[in-house]
Formats: sequence, C-alpha cells, structure tokens
Amino acid sequence: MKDIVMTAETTLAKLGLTAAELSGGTLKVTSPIDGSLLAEVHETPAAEMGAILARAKAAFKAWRTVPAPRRGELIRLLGEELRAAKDDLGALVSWEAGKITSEGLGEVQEMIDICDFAVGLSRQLYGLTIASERPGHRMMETWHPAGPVGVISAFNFPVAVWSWNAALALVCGDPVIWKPSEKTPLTALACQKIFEKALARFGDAPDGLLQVLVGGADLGKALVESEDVPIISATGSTRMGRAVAPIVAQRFGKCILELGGNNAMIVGPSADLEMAVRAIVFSAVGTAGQRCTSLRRLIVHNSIKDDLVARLKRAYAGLPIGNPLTEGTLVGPLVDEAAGKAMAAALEAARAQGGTVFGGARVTQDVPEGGVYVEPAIVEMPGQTETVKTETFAPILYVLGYDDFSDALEIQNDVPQGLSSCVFTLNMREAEQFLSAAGSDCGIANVNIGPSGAEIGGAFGGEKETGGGRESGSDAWKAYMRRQTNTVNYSAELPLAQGVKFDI
Ligand code: UN1
Repeated sequence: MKDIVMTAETTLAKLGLTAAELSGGTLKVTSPIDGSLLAEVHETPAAEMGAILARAKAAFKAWRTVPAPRRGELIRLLGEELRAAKDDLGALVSWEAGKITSEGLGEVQEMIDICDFAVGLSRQLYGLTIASERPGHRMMETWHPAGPVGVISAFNFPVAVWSWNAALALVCGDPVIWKPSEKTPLTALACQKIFEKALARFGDAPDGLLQVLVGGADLGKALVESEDVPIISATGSTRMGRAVAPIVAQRFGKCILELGGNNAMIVGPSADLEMAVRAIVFSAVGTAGQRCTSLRRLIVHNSIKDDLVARLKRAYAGLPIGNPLTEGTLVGPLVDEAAGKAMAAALEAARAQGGTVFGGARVTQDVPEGGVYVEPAIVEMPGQTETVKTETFAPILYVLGYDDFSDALEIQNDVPQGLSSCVFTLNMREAEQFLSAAGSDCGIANVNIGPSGAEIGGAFGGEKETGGGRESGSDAWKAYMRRQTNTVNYSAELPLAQGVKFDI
C-alpha cells in the first residue's frame, strides 16, 4: 500500500505539517487501512503541562474581554479555512481513522456547520431579565466566559467532536486545551495548523487559544486534575468517564461527558420496511459500527421480524467491504486488532447466550493487507442478554422480537446506556408514545430516521452511562459559560427581599 502512504504524505504536507513534525517522535501513527506507518510524532512532555496551563490561563484573561461577536469572527475565519482544507482534512480522517471518503468529508462538513452555528451564536449569548419583587430594582442574568476548557476526544470522530467543543468554547470566551486520541494525533495537528491560519488572518488574538497535547493518558490525567481547567469535555468509553468524572467533581470542576451508547431501533408492524432497511444498514454498518450513535439493537415486531431480517441479510451480503479510499466501498476497517478481537469475543458471547450469528467473519480477500476488515454481523437473540447490554465498538446488530409496543419500549430502555434511539412506524400513537415522558429514555429519540448521523443544530448527548453531557447545538453553549445573577437597585431606598427588616 505504498502509494496510499505517499498520498497521505502529500496531504499532510498540504495541510502544513512539516517533515520534522512527522518524524523522529515516539508516538507511532499507523493507518487502520493497511497498518502502514504514517508518522512518528513528538509527544508533549508531561513537564510542559505547567507552561501549557499557564498559557491557557493568560489567554483566558485576554480573550474573555474581547467582545463575543469579535470572537465569532475568529470562528468565521476558521470555517472558511476548513472549507478550503475540506478535501485534504477529510482524506486525512480517512487515513487516520479508516473512514470511507464520503464520511471523512462529512466529518469536516460537520465542523464547518458548527462554525457557522457558533458565528451566529456569538451574537446570541442571551441572558434573561427577571422581575424583581423590590421597587426600583432590576434583575438579570449574564453569561460570562468560564475559563480554559479541556477537550478529550476519541478516534472515531477525531475532528468533528473537537470542533463542536472548540467552536462553542471560543465564542464563549474560553481557550481550549485538546487531548486527542493517541490513535489520531495527525488530524489534531492538522486542525491546529488550520486554526493557526484563521488566527493569522484574525490578527490580534492572544497566544494559547488552542493547545494540542500529543500523547497518552497521563496528559489527559494532568488536564483532568488541573484546577486551572474548570470545564472538561470528554468523549469516549464509559470506563474513561467513570475515571474522569470523580476527579473533576472533587475539585468542583464541570464535566461534559459523551460516553457509550447502545442505540436501538424499534420497528413497528406499520413501518415502511424499505426505508427502515436503508436506515438500519447505514446506522449499523456505517463507520464500521464505530460511531457512538451506531445502531446496535433492532427491536422488531414479531409479525415482520423474519421478513425484515431476510431483507437485511440480503443487503448485508452485498456490502462492499474494503479500502475506504476506493470509490463505492461502504465498510472500511476497524480501528485496530484489539477492536477485531473485541468483536470476535462479543460474537462468541452472543452464541453462548443463545444467539444465531449471520456474518461477522474476518475478511482477508480483496482488502488491503495489514488492516482489520470484518463482515458486519446480524445476531438474532432470544432475549436482551448481558452481551446485548454491552457496547461493542464494531458492526454487530442484535435483533430482538416483541409483540406489544410497551414491551418494545421496556426492552429499548433496559440497558445502562442512553444516547440515541429511534422508532420506525407509520402509527402516530406509537410515534408519540416513543417521544413521550414514558417513551425513550435517551438524549436523542427519532421517528422514521436512524439513530446516527445527527445534525449539529440539536444538542448532542445522552443519559445514564452516556454521561448526561450535551454538546453542539441548541443551548449546549451554556455549559461553556458561567451564569451570573445581577440585581441592580436604581432607587434611593434599600428594601430587603422577603420583607426582612434590619434597621440600623
Ligand atoms: C460520535 O460518534 O462520537 O450523530 C459522534 C452522529 C455524528 C456524531 C457522532 N454526527 O452520528
């Protein structure tokens, strides 16, 4: 796969990364496509953390006083630079994370979209005015910048999730310290270069608005432990979230957590099955099942289950699996050998728990050597066993049957995770029940569309073991600011609230 590496090198150069930055370091970056070595990058020495934090603190002092719409101008320029770099950055996402070309580009589009959103937001950081109970008084709420934000991101969306956080944090007046996954430092370094271009055009921004930490968990730990970082936004496994949250809570910092998902689709008897099949295949096998929002559980009415499973098996049998850079490929590689082993172990457990497995084998023919390619699996299960309740970051779709819609809802909610969910039905009672207080318990609940591929305009995140954080659209920006309640007395009296008398 020599030619792929060569092209990756060209792309890295076009993105402004120098040979010195890409060689001689201790962190080896390999492509999931074929295992080839893309770079050896330099890790951030732990001893530098003090200086990094000090730089972020100083940047905050300057940036918080820059008017928010002016801060928005920086993000407008970042959006322009991302548009210019879209093809190269998208390709680099494919090389480093193994995504098919369209999904690599889609990820960069998601960055552009959040920049546009944040530019508008920079003129809409609204607070409330509140009626005071005292004469000659006025109450209001002001949103102020909160301080440096630590962003810990995962390999599967190596740049979009950073941009959700960074675009909002920066218009909110907060510098960003970014610890990307050790598996995807190149896309992070490329984003830093793109950001620097926007900074150069912007002119007078303070140093240290974006700092990237390259390396392992020890750097993330230093970030999480630092009193100088009031907000930690972490995306990754529930295990990681369980480690991070208590440390941040101990120092009264705030966490925005986006952890595991175990996303389901309920398919009712009235569903448009042709549409459902398309939605299922995209959300279960897209990104090789490595999205937080990937479809993992299909809860199907027993009257249509055999028909739907047969249609899915036909669709799965024809899936183009292979080099994600080749046009037409829909299923690229898993991120690494460990992911392949985890998938095999989950399928083994499913069999032991009574499941019937279709697909799921390793693919070695007509795929680049050195990558971990698998057939996506459909697993019919007798019930929601332990392994079905566990998130495995691979294309495994468990199928469960139901007779009564309320049972389907129970099954959908009976997992520890609560990120995304959906129902396919043309029955409005089922649809509304699914969205009601007694319906899906997830942060995202959709009707007649799959659980993955959310737009940036809505708040993104989920409940229970998913961590409760919300990022991206709606009012997620509030998590990046501190709220202040102000009472202003414009009278010549000093009345006390609640009628308290305290005359001196
Ligand atoms: C993730 O997998 O961490 O909704 C993020 C989606 C994408 C984001 C996924 N827009 O699938």
